[in-house]
Amino acid sequence: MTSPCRIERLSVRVLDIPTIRPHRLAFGAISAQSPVIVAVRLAGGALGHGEAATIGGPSWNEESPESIHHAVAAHLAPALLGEDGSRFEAVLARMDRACRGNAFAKSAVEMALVDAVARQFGLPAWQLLGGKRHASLPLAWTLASGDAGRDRDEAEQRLAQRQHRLFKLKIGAREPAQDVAHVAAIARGLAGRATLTVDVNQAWDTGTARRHLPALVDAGVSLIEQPVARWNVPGLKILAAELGPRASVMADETVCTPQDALLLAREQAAQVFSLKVAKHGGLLRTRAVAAVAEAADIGWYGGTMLETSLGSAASAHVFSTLGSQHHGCELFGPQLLVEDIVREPLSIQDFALQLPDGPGFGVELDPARLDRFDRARAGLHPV
Ligand code: MUC
Ligand code: MG
Repeated sequence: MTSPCRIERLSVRVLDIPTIRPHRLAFGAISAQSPVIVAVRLAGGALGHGEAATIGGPSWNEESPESIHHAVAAHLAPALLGEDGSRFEAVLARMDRACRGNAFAKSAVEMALVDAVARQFGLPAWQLLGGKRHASLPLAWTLASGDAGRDRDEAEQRLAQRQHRLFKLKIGAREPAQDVAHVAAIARGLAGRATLTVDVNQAWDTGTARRHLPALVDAGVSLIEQPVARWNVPGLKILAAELGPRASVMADETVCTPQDALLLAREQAAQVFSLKVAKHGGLLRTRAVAAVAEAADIGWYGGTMLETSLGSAASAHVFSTLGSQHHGCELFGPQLLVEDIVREPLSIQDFALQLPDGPGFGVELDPARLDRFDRARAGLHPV
């Protein structure tokens, strides 16, 4: 008998959605996001969707919207058609045989399958991922306009709206002393009212980080994300020890696989991991990295690659199943986009993202908006 979860169709498209303002990171500024959307149809009739977004083309890591699209269309879809989409681990193994690496591409496919299978059985996705432990998570906003006045206004507005009191500042593009002055000015204005994180996105060497991070901690920053290069575990270790109890070092680009997580745990080179479904290669593999963190007394943070509400909801489902040693999440991607692709946005109340319930990831896509932002339909960059 044919399984209702047999994969009948799998398609992929790239969208281009402008951001509400330029978003500046150490490696450049973006003014649009290009999420890659996967759709899966199962034999039983259910339709599921997955997303992989990255930031600045191939600037954040090796994958780009175009490479993700190609890996799915040319390699992953042909390997999976006709397979039982509910055998998630077998599907992941099959994708690994068809294609090395390409974690973002695999995550979009696995996400679509989890959504489809959950819908096939009328369940919220979190029930397939271990069960929900959190109903909401504190939600961060990133201040990255590049303009101190605008950053301050954004922070005040979001505090007043009771949306965010956790702010992340993107630094590393300017001279370190300028960055320190910028963060200190914002921190002074928010003292006692907000929690502050900085993300250096690998821009500093160990010496620069040792010289400048203490001033940021003095200014009130309590979480320091990826201050040095992805490979620089010795540098992270030095910083984690030196900043010690006053602030935590959070690994982002350095922690993708469970093996990365083990290395960081063994070296005591980070107190927190930023978890991201895309870089871990899917929802189940996010749980595998989180399991290493929990076993090593390392906290977690629900990271984003600035996904739409689809990828953000999927991330929220897996984060809802994780342990209590967390620092909130930053699933604010939809708010940075001029328009979303779902009918109902995710709900934010009292500074926290309310984790969506099912079926699937609990969000309904709007086909008209998908078509409007579709890169191939726009005819600009056929993929
Ligand atoms: C990153 O490296 O964390 C997440 C939020 C944001 O503003 O940029 C990203 C990427
Ligand atoms: Mg980061």
